[in-house]
Amino acid sequence: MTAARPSKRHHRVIIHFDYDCFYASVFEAENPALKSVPLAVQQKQIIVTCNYEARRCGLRKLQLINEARKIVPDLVIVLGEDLTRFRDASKALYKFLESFTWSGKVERLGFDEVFMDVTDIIDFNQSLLNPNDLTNSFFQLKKNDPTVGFAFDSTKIAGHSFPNVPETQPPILETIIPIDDHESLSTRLILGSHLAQHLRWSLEEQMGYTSTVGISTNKLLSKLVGNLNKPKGQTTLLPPYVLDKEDAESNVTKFIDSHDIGKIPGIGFKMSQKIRNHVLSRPADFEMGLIYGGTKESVTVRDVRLFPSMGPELLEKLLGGVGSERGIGGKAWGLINGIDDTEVQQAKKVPTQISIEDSYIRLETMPQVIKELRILAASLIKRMHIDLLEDDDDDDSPAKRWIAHPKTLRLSTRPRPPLNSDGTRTRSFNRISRSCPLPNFVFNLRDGFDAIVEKLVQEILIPMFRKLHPYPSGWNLSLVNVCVTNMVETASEDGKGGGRDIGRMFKKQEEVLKEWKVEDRDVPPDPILEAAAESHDSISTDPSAGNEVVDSIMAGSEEVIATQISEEPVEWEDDEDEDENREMCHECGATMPAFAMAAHERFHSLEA
Ligand code: DGT
Ligand code: MG
Repeated sequence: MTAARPSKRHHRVIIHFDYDCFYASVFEAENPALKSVPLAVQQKQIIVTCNYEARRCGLRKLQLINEARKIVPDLVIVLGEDLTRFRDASKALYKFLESFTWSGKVERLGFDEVFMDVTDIIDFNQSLLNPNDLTNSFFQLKKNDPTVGFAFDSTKIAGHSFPNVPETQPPILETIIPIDDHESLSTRLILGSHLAQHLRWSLEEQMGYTSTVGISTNKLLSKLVGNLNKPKGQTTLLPPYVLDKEDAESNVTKFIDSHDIGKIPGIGFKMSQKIRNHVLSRPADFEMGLIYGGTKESVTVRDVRLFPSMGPELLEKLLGGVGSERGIGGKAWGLINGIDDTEVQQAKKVPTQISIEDSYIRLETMPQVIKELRILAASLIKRMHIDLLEDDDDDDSPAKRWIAHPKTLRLSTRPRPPLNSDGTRTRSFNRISRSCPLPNFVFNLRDGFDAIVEKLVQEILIPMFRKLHPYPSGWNLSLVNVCVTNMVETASEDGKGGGRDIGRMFKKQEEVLKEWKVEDRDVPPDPILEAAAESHDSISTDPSAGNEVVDSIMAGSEEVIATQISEEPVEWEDDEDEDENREMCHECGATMPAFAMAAHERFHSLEA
């Protein structure tokens, strides 16, 4: 079978940013003296990242602290377990990039990656080009102000490209033979490369952060192509993207084919293992590596793409089944062919959820659990205050208002399975969870913070925990997570944020409240929500609906089975809650993705 032909798929221009050694850069921005020394950021017993000075000395990300100290004795190590500074820096950089967009399509992935859909800016600037004087072009950053922007040469790409275009070659527009709409596509990508360069330089000059950037026509390709020139670089994937002849290789195929199948975003660890097993006709071996526990086997995208009978149907057979995303075979086949139609999401003022968790070597007594629930609840409420409160502009007083009310509270745990008869333990990534309506006293800003935390722990979280784990002991938990979700945005005076859009609010109310009616009213109810509730009869008031349900069992990072709360499909997971699926090693305290633990434990057994 030949590759799917991605015609008409390349009308967008997407720029992907990945900040260089992000956590280390945040410390460097606070204290510029750190820029010139090898610097590492520590979490638990691991270096989560290090600056490029340290990388030049031979360090890499996710190394054990002891090992790193041996390699670089004068290494400066800073503690990075409190994520607040990274979160704040990430938001500031994101806001900065957002200010350049016209469509607002800017999406954060984790703390240190951002996608921007700049199609509209490129369309506009393409229409401004003067074909008779392309070398003296001007890029307009504001539609209505022809003076804001920068001069550039629209016959040349800015930064690097794939395939590489040597400096000595004639300007790029002359080297590309139009087959489909390539002339136009190459112009658009050239424009994209100059805009990307401008943004990258602005980010460095005005915010003090360097980044690595990729430019292409979808999220997948722009993210992958950026990796070619790290750090402080940018790479544009050049046309042709589509070819007339089926057997010929487009640059998309040429580029993506060499990647290991596990390196394709959207094809997670589990999926890539299943694909590898099929292509190799045997179980693919694990890497013995300390941290990542990746695969030992190199199975490239090309191996998969050209494998007999490979295509969406076979992939559906391999990857489909209970808990998998609908149409996963077609989606995976698209990704293997460089096709990714997912949109860059518009900037959201309100997060979809706020989730706090920690992992434990062993958590198995009620006093320990209560202590941890208190810590998690305090962090949760603190984060709700940061993310969901804003200054109330109507008032001269320093009053704050909630911009959104999460309606659901979820408590999840991950118990370790009991030992097998041979003394081994089956590895489990499964979480169990319970949800209930978030009580309104949490939004009370008059009562003291500590009192609210304590009330939440005693009245809600402990009873939920007991229902989740009815036996008094013996659960051996490796993780506890508390999360608020089902955000309902509150009315805002400027009419933005959907607050004045009563129709939308009804719809959202309906979605959110159909399972429960919230009875608890410790703070004055929001008048608009009240009005909506009173005048809309589809909101459930059925007492039999029950106030609390076991809602989900989450298996691994790729599958979410929800019976009551439907999770949005996570294609490009926002890993703000970045400890998800991480485990801590009993021997050395290192944390790592749960899938890596088996390989990591083997590492210790070899040491012994
Ligand atoms: P880069 O992009 O290679 O220049 O380096 P970084 O440090 O920006 O690395 P990246 O982009 O993979 O991750 C962004 C930040 O996220 C990084 O500064 C530290 C943190 N991070 C990365 N991987 C892990 C991990 O496995 N565990 C934890 N806890 N944090 C991680
Ligand atoms: Mg980075």
